[in-house]
Amino acid sequence: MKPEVLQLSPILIPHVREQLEALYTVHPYYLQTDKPAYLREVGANVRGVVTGGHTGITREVMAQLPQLEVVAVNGVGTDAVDLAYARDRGIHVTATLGALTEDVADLAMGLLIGVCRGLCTSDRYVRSGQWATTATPLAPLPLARQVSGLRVGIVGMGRVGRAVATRAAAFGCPIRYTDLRAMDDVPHTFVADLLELARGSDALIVAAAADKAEGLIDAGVLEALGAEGYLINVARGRLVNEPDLLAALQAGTIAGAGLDVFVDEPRVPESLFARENVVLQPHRASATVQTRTRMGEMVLASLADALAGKVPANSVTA
Ligand code: 8YV
Repeated sequence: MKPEVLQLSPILIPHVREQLEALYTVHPYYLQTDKPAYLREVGANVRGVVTGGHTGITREVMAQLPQLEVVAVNGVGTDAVDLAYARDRGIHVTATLGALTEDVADLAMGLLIGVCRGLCTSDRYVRSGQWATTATPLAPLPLARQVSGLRVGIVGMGRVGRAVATRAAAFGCPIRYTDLRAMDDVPHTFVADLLELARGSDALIVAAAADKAEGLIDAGVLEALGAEGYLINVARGRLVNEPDLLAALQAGTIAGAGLDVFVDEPRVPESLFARENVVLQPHRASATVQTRTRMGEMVLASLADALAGKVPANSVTA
């Protein structure tokens, strides 16, 4: 009999999906309308879970899976999984460590360029036919902000933060960062105080893990970033105090924002929709064929190892 796996979020790569279904009896929890009833129906024999970084799995759901041995996160963030509870029960939690670093850093730079150079606004200007019909071409479009040379402040100098730094350095940007501590192997200036980092940055790029840092970017940090400053978030929505961000954009306390993540996805505050000084993405930073393929293959390897009694290579609970 094939081991049973509960799937909490979709896998978009066909060969990974096919492999998953060939090896396991897959229960598509994420497609169910009555999830509690479904869990009562199939939970007893589930040995593995596949979920996304943002979706994770609650302690309550794990508690209804008495045979659970592994939660394979198809993502790098494990902040939505109760790791202490998983450890207590001897459940492996795995993540796709290192698989999505480059894509997330690429998108951070994309958002920075997008918002500073008004790419989406200009795209809408061309598509709507306005460029061809406006008497004075380009007149309605304000001049943009130069990206090269921006003073970049990185919040969280992990894998993604470092990859962002490499890219920003290639744009001639002076780089400083904050984290829990200074890193010996990073050539950039460490700034312990986030407010000080914000004060000396033209762009603050959030790339931190979200386990313990809810609301880190609040009204005070945004004020320190200032009216010429841009906020980019490719980590987790709740690292930013969203009401404070909306208020800052409304008041012009900051110049703009590029956001891939939000507090209550997929619900995005509607007041952002009409703003030309924000660029919005539907949590897409790792969504390339190449990266999702690598991630899917790591998920398959984690399931196979754990269900064969081995410690998976990318376990964060071992
Ligand atoms: C993934 C994420 O795209 O890695 C993470 O933690 O949130 C995202 O980058 C997501 O997990 C896909 O399921």
